[in-house]
Amino acid sequence: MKISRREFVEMSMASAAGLCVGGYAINSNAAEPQTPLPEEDGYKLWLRYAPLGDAAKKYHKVVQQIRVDGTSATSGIIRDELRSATSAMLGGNVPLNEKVLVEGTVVVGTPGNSALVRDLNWASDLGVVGIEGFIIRSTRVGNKPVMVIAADTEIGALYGAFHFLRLMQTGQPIEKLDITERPALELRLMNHWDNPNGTIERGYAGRSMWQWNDLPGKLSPRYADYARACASLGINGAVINNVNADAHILATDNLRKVAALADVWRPYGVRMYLCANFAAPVRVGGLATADPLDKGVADWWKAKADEIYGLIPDFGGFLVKANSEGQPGPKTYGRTHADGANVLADALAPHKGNVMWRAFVYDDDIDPDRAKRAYIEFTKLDGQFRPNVIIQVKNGAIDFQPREPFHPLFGAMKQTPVIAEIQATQEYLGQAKHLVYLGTLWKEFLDSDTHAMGSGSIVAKLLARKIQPSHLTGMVSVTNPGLDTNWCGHHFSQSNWYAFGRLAWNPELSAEKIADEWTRMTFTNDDKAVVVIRDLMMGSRETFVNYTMPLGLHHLIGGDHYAPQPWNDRAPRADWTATYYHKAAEDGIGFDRTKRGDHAVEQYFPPVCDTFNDTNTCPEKYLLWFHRCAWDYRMKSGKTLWDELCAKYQQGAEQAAALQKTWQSLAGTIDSRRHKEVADRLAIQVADAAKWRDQILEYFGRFSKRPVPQSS
Ligand code: BDP
Repeated sequence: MKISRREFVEMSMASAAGLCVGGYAINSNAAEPQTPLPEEDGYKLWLRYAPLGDAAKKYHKVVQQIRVDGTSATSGIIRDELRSATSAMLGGNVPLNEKVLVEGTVVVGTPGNSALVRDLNWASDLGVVGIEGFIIRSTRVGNKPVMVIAADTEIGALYGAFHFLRLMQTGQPIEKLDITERPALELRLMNHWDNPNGTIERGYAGRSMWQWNDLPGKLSPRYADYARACASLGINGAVINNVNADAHILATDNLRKVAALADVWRPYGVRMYLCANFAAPVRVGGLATADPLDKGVADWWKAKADEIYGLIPDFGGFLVKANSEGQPGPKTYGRTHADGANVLADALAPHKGNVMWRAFVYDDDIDPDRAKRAYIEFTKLDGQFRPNVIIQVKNGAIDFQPREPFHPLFGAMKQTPVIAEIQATQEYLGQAKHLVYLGTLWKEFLDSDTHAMGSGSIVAKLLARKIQPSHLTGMVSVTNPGLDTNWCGHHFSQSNWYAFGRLAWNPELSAEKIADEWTRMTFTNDDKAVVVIRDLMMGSRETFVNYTMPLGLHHLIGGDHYAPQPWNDRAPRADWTATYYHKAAEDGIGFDRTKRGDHAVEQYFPPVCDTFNDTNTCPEKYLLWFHRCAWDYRMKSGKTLWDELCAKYQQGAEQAAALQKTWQSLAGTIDSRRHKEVADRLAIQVADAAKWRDQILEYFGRFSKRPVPQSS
């Protein structure tokens, strides 16, 4: 079968949208023999630097030799990366030469380490890019055309080098460049939920990468590989331990281990952060209390901070989960979250460290609705936090559901910096067994208009202090690499690490562009295949929502957060069940959070609260999040709610099957090992999607008392 490019694109779009279940073959012409691609295991992530073949020709003139000024470890990393990457992509050895400048030299430097960069007199331009940004510019030195990657700092230069390589990896022109980049957000952090015993809370890619028994003496090569991958995206820090923190991470012996890791990461610009257990003064320090207003406690935290900075001079700070899900916190002592955060902030302030205090709290004495609790607690405390306290808020008010409206705390804290916490680990989204690209989920969140300061107050702009002043900005990701060879369990789960990094650098990038880049760097630059893969990624999250929790349904799971369990009505807390959220009964389904219900909509700024409040204006994707509707409620499609629900589940299961077929068609375009490993997981996904559809519809059918329409 031969198909035209146009047909190909149309078919792939239809397939990704779930319209075409048939699938088609890219490499179906048996007459054309194919050389099998070398097998890959995924370890190289998006930094494979695959040979560019004929496409390399356009780069040769610009990349004749590499010159990286500077003698630091970071300069060495830039030099190695540029040389090995360009040599691999272009074929042959691209020489290093720091002495003779020829036409086609790629020069990297800062005004501090390079006379050449100083002489360019770009000081005012470099002033604009800040301490982490960079300029990539085609220019002339003497009369030689050269490419200069310049930054104010060596870390900025490292980011610039990776950006330049990305252009080549993704087939972009590089002859005439004039690029100025600076990250929109300051804190771009990985949040690992790793435990000292090597397990990872909600981790699906093997055990923890941190080898506590071997540290500090023996350093796994993976530590530097990890930091390099982070640096390639501009990720500038990592919290290495679980938010349900073992207090003993702060014991001196462990801090030495942490310091050894921090030393490996430093030249890559990845700063070390730790989760602190609020009861550490008792559990590690042997004090009788951890009351934040106790002088002995404050002194203990100060001494601990001094000790940490003695070992790790650029330590970033603490992340704290307090009074949440059984964790200790200031409320244990009758104090507020502000009291708790401030005692740590005071200890870190002399060293310029920050406290990231999580807003993931849901004490049931605050309000019967879990979705309302964090907003109620934290808005009351606005203005009471020290300047180096940041409130870390999950994208939605419940917990990383396949779809949630944005958390009402975004825009609501006027005097306290708020950073966003998103989750690359697919805890509720198929857990590295299902192919789900989260770029689209995060863009939906980042593009949400909070109306905090009028129309256009989208989350991305709030985070980047484009709308409200804020002295600290950031976005963090509960993240997914473990010890699996391919880092993230599912080859496609790597795209979520990648997408997080790219969005933290620039939340205004499109999910599609990110998917395109990642595909080219990770799999292939074959345009046809790229379109297919990119489109299947773009549709994958909606597909997942359709077969698990469409129309605003949420938390239809049990403790594993994976399989359907809408009947789950027994758990240590009511808000850990499924029935608490869907409330299905004969008269209908959904959680009434309207002004007639529990008033949760009122936590949103007008007109968002009114939009969500009214079934006529509430987006149907959030319908059952905010409304309780009868089974025969009329949807915009004209169908009853029950029929629409059935249609969504059926569509989702079909879309999963289509995804599998589309992937099959890529055999030969992707190396056989990675192709098979993805195919194996897709088989699980397709079976799971059918199970979700069947079990959910059977269960809700008991209440709706209506048949499942045959073809919806
Ligand atoms: C939930 C997880 C739980 C985490 C918690 C958190 O199920 O394991 O400890 O979030 O964010 O998503 O603290």
